[in-house]
Amino acid sequence: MASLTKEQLLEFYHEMVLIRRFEERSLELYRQKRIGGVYLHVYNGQEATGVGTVNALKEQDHVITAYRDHGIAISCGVEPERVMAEMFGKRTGTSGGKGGSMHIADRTKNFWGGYAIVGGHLPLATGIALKAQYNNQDEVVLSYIGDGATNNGYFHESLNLAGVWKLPVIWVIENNQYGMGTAIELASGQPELHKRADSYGIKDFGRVDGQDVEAVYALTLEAREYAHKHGSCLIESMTYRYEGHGVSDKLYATREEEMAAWKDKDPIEILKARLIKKYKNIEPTLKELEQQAEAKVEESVKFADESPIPTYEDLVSNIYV
Ligand SMILES: Cc1ncc(C[n+]2csc(CCOP(=O)(O)OP(=O)(O)O)c2C)c(N)n1
Ligand SMILES: [Mg+2]
Repeated sequence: MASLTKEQLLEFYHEMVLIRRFEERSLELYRQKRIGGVYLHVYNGQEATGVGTVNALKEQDHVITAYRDHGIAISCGVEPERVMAEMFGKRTGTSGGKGGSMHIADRTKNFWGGYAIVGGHLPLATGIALKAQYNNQDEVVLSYIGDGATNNGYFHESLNLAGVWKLPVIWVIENNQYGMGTAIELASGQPELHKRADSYGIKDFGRVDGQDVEAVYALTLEAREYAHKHGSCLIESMTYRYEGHGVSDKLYATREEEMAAWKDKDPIEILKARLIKKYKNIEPTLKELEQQAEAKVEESVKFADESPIPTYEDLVSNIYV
């Protein structure tokens, strides 16, 4: 496994805690009706997948995902202030307040969004990779895919074309075991989703423990190298979401035991325990990072709160090009 420095591990810890706090606060703010919109999908439980994959990329690489996008945006370096402002519908938000929770995007960070249509971003990932290949650029695209999204047409079309043209995409299936509420084995004839890579002539990197940020990082490093040299590859990250599908969805009572088992594999706690075991007297540093994360989240709420609302001109700008 790639050996990470103490600084890198602490940075991963900080990012994961920041995402968790940001999401916890977002849920609260949504329930207080300070965040609007019909939906909000949080990343709690899946932080190691986002942080481990994004950090294995190079500066020039691209990232695209579905609607569960806040954490990945933050991992890509999008300022939490601008993510929060977007959810508040403010003009300082990443999409000028016009997109909301499901449409966080920032071109300056090569973070292309944030898409609400299940699987709708997969052809875009293929397209971004085609541009890189066509221009002979050392750029790779990291595209996340929900387990539920693997059964719609976009998945087939996008991965097939990426396979045929050997496009530089790392496809990461975030297998959190459910679509909105349907368990994977009730929706997929082949529930070992990574095996689908074979159908498209794409390299299958298999399953990774999505609660282990170091394992995710190490495998993505290999995948990055492969995608650049040979074309598309697929990773299936095994993970779990600690909240309902969206803010309006309840958790199912029948999942209590399952949830408890996955909470024992909380990616933040796993990394924390490892750091404590590996480095003497690291606890105060961890505490400090946790406090920094909390302060950052509060700053982002303040920034969003105090930002101006869009004007009529903003409403009609950037509509037509
Ligand atoms: C084309 C399309 N069909 C249905 C929906 C409604 N829908 C939103 S999320 C979702 C489930 C997706 O599950 P998955 O891909 O596993 O992502 P997760 O929410 O678990 O991260 C569905 C069916 C949609 N947004 N778009
Ligand atoms: Mg899912």
